[in-house]
Amino acid sequence: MKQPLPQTMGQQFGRRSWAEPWKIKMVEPIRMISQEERKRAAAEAGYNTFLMRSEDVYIDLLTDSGTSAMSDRQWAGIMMGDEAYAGSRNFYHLEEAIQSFYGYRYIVPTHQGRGAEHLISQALIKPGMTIPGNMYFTTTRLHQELAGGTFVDVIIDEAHEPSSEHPFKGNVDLDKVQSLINEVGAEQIGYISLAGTVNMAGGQPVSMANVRALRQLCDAYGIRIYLDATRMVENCFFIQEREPGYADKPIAAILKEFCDYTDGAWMSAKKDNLVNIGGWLAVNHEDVFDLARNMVVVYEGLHTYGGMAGRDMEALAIGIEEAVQDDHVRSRVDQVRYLGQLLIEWGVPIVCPVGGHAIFLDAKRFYSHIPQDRFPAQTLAAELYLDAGIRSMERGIVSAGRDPETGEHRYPALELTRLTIPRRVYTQAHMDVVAESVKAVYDAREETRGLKIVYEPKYLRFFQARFEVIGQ
Ligand code: PM9
Repeated sequence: MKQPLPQTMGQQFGRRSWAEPWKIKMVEPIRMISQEERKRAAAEAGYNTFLMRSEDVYIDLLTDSGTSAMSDRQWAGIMMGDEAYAGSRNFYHLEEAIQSFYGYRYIVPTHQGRGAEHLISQALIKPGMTIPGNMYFTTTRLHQELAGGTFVDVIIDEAHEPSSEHPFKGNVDLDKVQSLINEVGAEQIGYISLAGTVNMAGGQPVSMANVRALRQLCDAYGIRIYLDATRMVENCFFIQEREPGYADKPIAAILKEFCDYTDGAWMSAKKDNLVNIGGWLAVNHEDVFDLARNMVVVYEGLHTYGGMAGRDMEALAIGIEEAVQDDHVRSRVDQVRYLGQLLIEWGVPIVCPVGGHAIFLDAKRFYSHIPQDRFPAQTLAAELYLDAGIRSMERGIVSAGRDPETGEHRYPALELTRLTIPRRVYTQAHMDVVAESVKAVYDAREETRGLKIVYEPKYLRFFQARFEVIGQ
């Protein structure tokens, strides 16, 4: 079905296009290596895009994590680093930025998101506890499991359907939460693990109405809600665009309101916050803060740097402020939608509606002849690289890993290949090249047979597993 163009993309005549609210001051050359070299590089990397050298990649859509272009203000901030071991002035700037834009009371810096996930999981989860959440994320769930918890998915059913057009596919199903409370008891629930623009569902948002209702339910049972704020700014853009009553509210105000319904957040600052490294944990309860602040000195660094240099914290404090500017968020999401729109028009199966940070190719429909245990999404990532040097990421059966009890593959409903768009890095011409390559791979889909796994590590296997082409 042909989708209408997003409003901001305009029509052929009388058109009014959007444009990035920045101009380019410095460039980094990239080049495509030959097809022979790409074949060699893919085989050497065991057909795992995480194991490739970035020099062998032309357009790098592996992730939007730590790949943003920093602004001139952020680079100026880098020069203002106060590298004192304790009490760096950049920490106080960071603390102020988080308090003012996210609204939380206490801040603990960490080296990146998983450092904060580790702290919150160890602080709040006791062995045997259940952690309900709106779809798993790889590192988040692993830290919850390592702390002795069990993650239970309570996202709405539509999130597992790639073609459902629900505007808030990240929403929590409150009936599922209620049933879980009835089943295990409120005291056995560590906390609700709530993510903005749910990554594994395709970057799908949570509505304000949903978090408000979730807060009410949790208040009735004394359950706390912690937010994965990694891409929360993008979530706020969708609230502004889709939820009645928010069209005239700035992103910054929406962010503050959403966070107010939660008890704290962990953050991979490498995404929304526009830095190449960094993270933080922010909480409203002093007891949780005391625990986390004590643990951070064991695992990350002193509580006023948490694994970051002073200059990193300065760039992060400035990035937080830039990230909530309405024109920045709109151009970021619209670039993703530009790519999505081309693919939809050309009949390529993708997750709809298009999310905030990436296009998710629906590998189950793309390669309907390849069974899930031959890794269709991993295969598609390899084929895109072979076709045009484009690097993407598997988000399907490999990412889901094995069940810790049975050792069998987990078979997720979604088998996706993610084309993740770094912030402020690529142009519309790059998006055209990507779309054309996806289409070429789609046209040649019948010739592709899938992969077999030949090595996998114990934890987070998608990072380091190796594959071979079936039939070789
Ligand atoms: N996300 C991504 O590419 C980085 C590599 S894959 C593990 O999507 C969420 C929603 C994330 C996320 C990382 C983390 C962990 C937490 N929550 O990578 O440790 O998308 O900074 O953050 C990646 P760090």
